Amino acid sequence: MAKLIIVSNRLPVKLQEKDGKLTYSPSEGGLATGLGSIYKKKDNLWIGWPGMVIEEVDKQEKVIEDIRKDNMYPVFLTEQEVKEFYEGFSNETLWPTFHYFSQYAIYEQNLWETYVEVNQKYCDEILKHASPNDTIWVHDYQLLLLPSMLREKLPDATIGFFQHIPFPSYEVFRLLPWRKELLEGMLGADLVGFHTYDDMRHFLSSVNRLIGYGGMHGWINTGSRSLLVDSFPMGIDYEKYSEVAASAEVLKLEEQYRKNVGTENIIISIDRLDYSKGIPQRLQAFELFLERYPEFHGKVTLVMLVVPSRDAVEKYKELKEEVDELVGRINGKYSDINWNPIQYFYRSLPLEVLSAFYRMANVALVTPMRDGMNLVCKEYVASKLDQKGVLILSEMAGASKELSDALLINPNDINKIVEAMYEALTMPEEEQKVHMANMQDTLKRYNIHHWVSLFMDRLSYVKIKQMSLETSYLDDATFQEMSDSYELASSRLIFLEYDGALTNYKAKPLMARPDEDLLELLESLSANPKNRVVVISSREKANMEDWLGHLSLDIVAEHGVWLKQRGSGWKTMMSLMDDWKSDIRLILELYVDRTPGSFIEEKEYSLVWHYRRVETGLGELRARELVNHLNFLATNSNLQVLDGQMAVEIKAQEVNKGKATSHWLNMYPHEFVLAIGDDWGDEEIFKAMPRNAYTIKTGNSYSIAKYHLDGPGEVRDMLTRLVKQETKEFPPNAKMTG
Ligand code: GDG
Repeated sequence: MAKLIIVSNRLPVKLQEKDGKLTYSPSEGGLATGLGSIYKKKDNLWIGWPGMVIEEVDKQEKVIEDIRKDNMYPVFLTEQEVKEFYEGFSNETLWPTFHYFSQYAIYEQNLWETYVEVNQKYCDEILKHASPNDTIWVHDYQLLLLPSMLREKLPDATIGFFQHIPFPSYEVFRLLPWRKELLEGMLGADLVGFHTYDDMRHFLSSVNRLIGYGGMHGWINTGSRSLLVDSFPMGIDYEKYSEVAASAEVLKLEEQYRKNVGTENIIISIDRLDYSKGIPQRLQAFELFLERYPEFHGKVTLVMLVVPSRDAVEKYKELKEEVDELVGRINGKYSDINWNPIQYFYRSLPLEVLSAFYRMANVALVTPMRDGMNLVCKEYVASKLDQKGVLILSEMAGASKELSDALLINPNDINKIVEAMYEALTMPEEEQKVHMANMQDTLKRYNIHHWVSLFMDRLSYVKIKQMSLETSYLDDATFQEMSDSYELASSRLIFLEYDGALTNYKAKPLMARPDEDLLELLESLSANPKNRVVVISSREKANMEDWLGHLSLDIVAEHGVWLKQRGSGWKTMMSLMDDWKSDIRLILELYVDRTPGSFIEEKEYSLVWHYRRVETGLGELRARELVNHLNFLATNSNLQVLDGQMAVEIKAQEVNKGKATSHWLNMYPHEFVLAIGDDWGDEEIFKAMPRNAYTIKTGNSYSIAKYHLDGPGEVRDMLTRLVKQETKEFPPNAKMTG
């Protein structure tokens, strides 16, 4: 039975050692709760670091034994690995970059190398437990390389990846020296998930610009696989938070804390110590609020919980000092014998205390500079059983996309934060309740269980969809079958697309001139009197004539405008009018004016607007505009608009490669038919083929072809094998005349 393996940097358990004794306490994180009902089932497993360096083998064995019964398996990290992989590359390179703090990022080769090694360490550990068809769900930025490492060893596994922190815009992501390797690592997954649509959009744009893979509706085609990128906003365990908030213990705590705080208004602020959370900026806003609204002196308290985090990293130590100083300054300036404006706690507190804080606060101030999602604000909403309270939320938190009933602020706009505090503290109760109820409805529905099942369902869907998108590989058995029917047939038609099927694409089209091997192959294939070999191209006829005109081949040029049968001259099938060209050219010229780097190519019966030299992104944008514009004009004409590889082509509708190939199918007997193509235009060829034809596409992307081969090299090998079957009867240099 296939099982599920969850992998994250940390296991959902906290391991500690007291007086030589190991103790384990379950982690209260949202992820652990959400996945708890899954990883504990049957053979499922959670693999990760237990959070403590353990070097002694006997102790390691003890840990393995202790947590095995809870379906967990540890990856042990050395002191140096923790320093370089976790604190170093993960938290000093990736974390600041992904949170738009690239000025804090360090780029050190040795940290990168340890990051690669530790990802490999996780991979090796997983491979000890995984079977070929298992589902593996990898979490977060510490393990970006893992999906591809796993894919290499387990090509059929179902691999999901979820990133809990933001994915930055291409302009920021490109600053990383190892940007391509990181993206390639992630692309090993079948499904890549982010919290928001913006993260997903940024990722797709980086993949497109740095690796060159395009995408449609979130699908990325790598040439050999298709994978999906989608957004899954993570929810909380709503029931758990509302139940804890209703418990007698929490009610008692709330009463006690209210008394201790002493003011009628309480603003809460809860975060891990992190510069992405905007803690100093929040304090400055509170200071300005006190300055601007003296009527609140003695009447409002900011209860601020900062949870220690990453204190071995220099930037976090500096931040701690900054926060301490700010709190000291504000309290020093405003407090009196009865009132301390800020109650500051630098520690971790139990869930019940947190819940009492949530309950007693009229306002939650959640103002991160950048946050993947932010769960604190969701927990606050879930704890507000009487629906009284206001959430002030940063637009830069993923959660702001769902919680539009919060007072949304830009965390850099200190005046707006101050005004939002005033608005929140003076908001009528009825209004508070309306907003809170709306937010609660959203969070109840999109809770953590919903998030897990949505991701898992989507992952299964991707696997099914991949199967339907893929053509089968032309393996040896199919080749034998094809070769037998080739041999038995007394008449054969062989259609071969030139670029992409017989030769690789080159930077410039004229560099794809046929080499000696290809000329020899085409010559021997067409030398057999049973064969008619038709080479098809969208290239100009003069180009095809120059390269292949001397062989006894049939040729289709310019998508089927021009046909040449062996032994005779070029003919056009239709009497085409090209009086449309002058009008369309004027439009294309407008687009050239607006798009530096683009140019127009005029073919005999078509016009092409090329944008491969245009700034990435701008070219695609203008191309979409142009296609819409032309499609509108083409509705009542016989023109066809083709949105191609870095080019938009306009041609007369009656011209296409499918029509051209039908011409041969109608004219010549064909007991055996083979067609090989490589891109969108060649689907027309496949559509025109009889049912018994062998249709092959190069690359394994969506196609109606029956089979695929990996590229022109494999196509040539396959054709060579076919030819060899009959070389005894027909020596390779025997020539046919038309
Ligand atoms: C990352 C992303 C994304 C805090 N103090 C205490 C305590 N907490 C709990 C909160 C909340 C969690 O920690 C913090 O979650 P956040 O989402 O706010 O932030 P990150 O830790 O940075 O998490 C973030 C998240 O991943 C999930 O994808 O939302 O954007 O950065 O649950 O309640 N819990 C207890 N005591 C504390 O003192 N018990």
